[in-house]
Amino acid sequence: MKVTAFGPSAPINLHNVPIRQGASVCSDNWKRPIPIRDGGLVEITTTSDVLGLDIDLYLAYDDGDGVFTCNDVPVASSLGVTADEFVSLKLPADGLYFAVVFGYAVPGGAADFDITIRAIQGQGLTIDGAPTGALAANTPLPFRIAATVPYEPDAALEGLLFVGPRESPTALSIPVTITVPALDAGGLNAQLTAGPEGVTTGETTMVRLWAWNTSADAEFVDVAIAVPPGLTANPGSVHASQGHAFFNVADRKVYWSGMLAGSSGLTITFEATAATHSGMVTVAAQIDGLLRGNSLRLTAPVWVNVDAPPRLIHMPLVAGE
Ligand SMILES: [Ca+2]
Ligand SMILES: [Ca+2]
Repeated sequence: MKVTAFGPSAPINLHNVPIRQGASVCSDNWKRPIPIRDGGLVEITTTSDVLGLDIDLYLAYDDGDGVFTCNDVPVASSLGVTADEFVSLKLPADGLYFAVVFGYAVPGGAADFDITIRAIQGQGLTIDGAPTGALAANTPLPFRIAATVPYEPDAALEGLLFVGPRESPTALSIPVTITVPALDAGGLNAQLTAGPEGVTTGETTMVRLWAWNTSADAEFVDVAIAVPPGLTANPGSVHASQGHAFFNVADRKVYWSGMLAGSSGLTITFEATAATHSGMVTVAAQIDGLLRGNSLRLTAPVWVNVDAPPRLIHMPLVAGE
């Protein structure tokens, strides 16, 4: 038994496509190229609400010149007496196809039709725990399907699974629909501090990053906090309020990755010890929200072996009598 997966692919739905009365399908037609790579299924449906309209549908495979002519190989056709036509091709070979529509009998010479093109292709669906080998009768076969898709709210994508023995791998086909949820807008909020701000060699300062998901929906977050020369992070002190943060000695960064639930926060803390450097150094944090594409960059200064400059504190002036 074998499971083969295709997709995810977005179906193409075109409405009110103009069509004219044709004389020859080779010269008078509406056409659309369909490039296929790792294809599972090409399926095309036409319809129209124009009374008496008769269009016909062809699926052709390009001869290599990239344009549709009658030299191209017809691989499927649907020639009923109405505008309702349907062609389907399982496991299409890689290459360029054309959906071709011909106005066979167009009342008044011009009309319009609707067409749906489902070209389910690609290897973007991964299957985890697919059944292999012989199957016992009357036994469920649980497995997981995953896909990584761009964040386009409300987009509907299609996949297809073929399940069957090796001699007949398409014996059973299982459609898969992926609907991309519209995530609540909102984004990330964060704050980075290091305290105390002034340290001398051997003293430690506590770096603290606080990040908050202001959306009602979860966000996948990547955090990287760069520790500047002049400070040495203590790897054993790295702590995250959820998940796991760690210090990577090679690039001197503290990393955290994970899903931050809606309206929830994350705190990462670690100690950094002052080296022999003199001057101001800057701890820098980069926080990326991967689902919505939000990015924050924050810095916190630390003065090593030098005095921190005085802070200007604004006090309200009270005029006396
Ligand atoms: Ca051609
Ligand atoms: Ca027809």
